[in-house]
Amino acid sequence: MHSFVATTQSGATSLSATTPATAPATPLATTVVGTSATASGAIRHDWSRQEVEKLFALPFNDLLFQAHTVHRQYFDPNQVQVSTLLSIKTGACPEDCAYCPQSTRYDTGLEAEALMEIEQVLEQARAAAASGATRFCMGAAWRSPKQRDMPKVVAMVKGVRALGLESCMTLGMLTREQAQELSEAGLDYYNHNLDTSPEFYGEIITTRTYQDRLETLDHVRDAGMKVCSGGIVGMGETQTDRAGLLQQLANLPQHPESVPINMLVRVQGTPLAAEADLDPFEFIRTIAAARIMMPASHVRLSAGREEMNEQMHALAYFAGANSIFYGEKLLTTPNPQANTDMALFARLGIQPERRHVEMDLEWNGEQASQAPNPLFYDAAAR
Ligand code: SAM
Ligand code: DTB
Ligand code: SF4
Repeated sequence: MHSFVATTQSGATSLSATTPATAPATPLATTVVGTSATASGAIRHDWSRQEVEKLFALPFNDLLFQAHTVHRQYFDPNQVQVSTLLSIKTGACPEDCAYCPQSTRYDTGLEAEALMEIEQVLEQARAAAASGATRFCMGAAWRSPKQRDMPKVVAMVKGVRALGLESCMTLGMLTREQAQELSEAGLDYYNHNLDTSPEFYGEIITTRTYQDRLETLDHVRDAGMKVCSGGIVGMGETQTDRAGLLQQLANLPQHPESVPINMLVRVQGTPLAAEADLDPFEFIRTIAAARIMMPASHVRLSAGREEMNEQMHALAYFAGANSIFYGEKLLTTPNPQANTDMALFARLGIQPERRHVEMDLEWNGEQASQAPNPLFYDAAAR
């Protein structure tokens, strides 16, 4: 377990990482003042809305202090998990999600593409593995997969896993049987977002209910796959709605292993194209509250990074974000260039999480274990 101590150097306060914790030479009152009701880091499923709202209402420094302290109880604060994302079926989606460039109801100028061929997908997966990603996520603009598409999708999962990558898919709603089929194919994660609070949800989507989403999450969990579920902020929701989203996620019977927090990417032609900017600190507060409420989960700094500067990225990592999508495209919108992310990792002394890679490389044999991870940086050597 890592923890941080405050040290005083000529009157200045700085933070330094230590393992294990040691007491500061001169205890500083500033490390505790104002942090009443300090988060314990316990795994809980009984969050009340009021409690979550209180987290959001904390002074910014107190909230970040608590989130970062909890983060160190469960994770190496200098490691970030790296996933890549591929749209395997693009556009022409019948749903009406107000944020989405892929809905057929909005004229966003997006060209629809049919389900990709298996070999094309695996080519992209090989490139992702070569660039150091440990998880390959495949997304389809479907309300739910059709039975006729399942054999192709299953073959993609098997092919991706054979490359030693973790696999993730997001294909819309799943029946119990479809979830079982994907699980048997070896799918590690299924992404299905709750998107927002139950109260605000109807303003954003009318073609499927909140309950539909919860049922898909149940099917995924019952089939034995890991759950990736989060939401979007910046859609005109209130702080109470952001608290409500996190409350729903944290009060699921088991926390999602992965919690993507997306900042709305405003796309011309969608109903939310002219939505006002969300205060960036409010975004960081959402990350911090997610970290406190789901302390053992990976919190993913997801869509919207293209609009965030490096300082914002650094704050998000400090607040507890420890996963990103890597590569210049999300599904249909731009993402920061891979080398921009790598350069920032190096400057911040962050390393890509290697745990899963090492497991998989072992499994892949000696030749693979010799392969350097191109994402790995020795920041100290710079
Ligand atoms: N069609 C499937 C579904 O909706 O479940 C899977 C793909 S869908 C694009 C995956 C997620 O991407 C959505 O649930 C939403 O949270 C996120 N997303 C879509 N468009 C976005 C946007 N413009 N900004 C931020 N996140 C977005
Ligand atoms: C998630 O929560 N965010 C990703 C992933 N799950 C599939 C998708 C973001 C999409 C952003 C808009 C686009 O590129 O089309
Ligand atoms: Fe379709 Fe998914 Fe976009 Fe909604 S978010 S319109 S279901 S692709």
